[in-house]
Amino acid sequence: MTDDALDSLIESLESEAKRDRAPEDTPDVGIIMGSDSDLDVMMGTEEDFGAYHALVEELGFEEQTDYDDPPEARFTFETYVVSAHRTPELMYVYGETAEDRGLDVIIAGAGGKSADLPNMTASIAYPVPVVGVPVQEKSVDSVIGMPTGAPIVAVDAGKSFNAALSAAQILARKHPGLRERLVTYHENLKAEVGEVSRDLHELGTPGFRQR
Ligand code: RP5
Repeated sequence: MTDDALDSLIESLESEAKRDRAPEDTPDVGIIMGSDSDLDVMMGTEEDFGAYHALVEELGFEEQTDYDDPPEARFTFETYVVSAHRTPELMYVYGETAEDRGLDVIIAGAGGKSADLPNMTASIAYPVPVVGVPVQEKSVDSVIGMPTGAPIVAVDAGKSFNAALSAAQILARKHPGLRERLVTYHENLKAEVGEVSRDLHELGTPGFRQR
């Protein structure tokens, strides 16, 4: 990232915080990750679903890429790379402007043994809740190890799909339509287990394996 790009990101966040946009026009969920190398874990892939699949395919969110041209979907998210150690000024401004920019919840993921983006963002953005995603197993302790009085919500290593569901659960407390989508998602999961159980029982083990 060039200084120009960094400065313009910071200016954009600061100027958005001063705007008075309608809640429907601002992202509801902010997703930040320590590096673009975290993208597959944070947003998922075709083979291994992550936050993107949960939000877009399961819950009907759209990704907002232009603050002046919001997507049609009522619920939206934005995505950024924010490095706690390489761009602390961006991390600070991101967390500090989150509430004024209309974010209701942040999903923050980082890898490595010093995965400080989630925990620092949780402190800076407070009281906006932060769902932390340890991108690797070795990142778990640094993501969840917050002192008393400095809360973070966190998922297991790599579970950005669950982080997205947790973020949607927080939003759903004041949005009945989103609550319904979450309930439908869960009902579908239940139905799938029921169908698999029935098929295993009725086909028997060899038949089930061949189906
Ligand atoms: C990568 O560096 C990790 O996945 C982490 O998210 C990223 C950013 O770390 P810092 O730049 O904040 O140290 O190894």
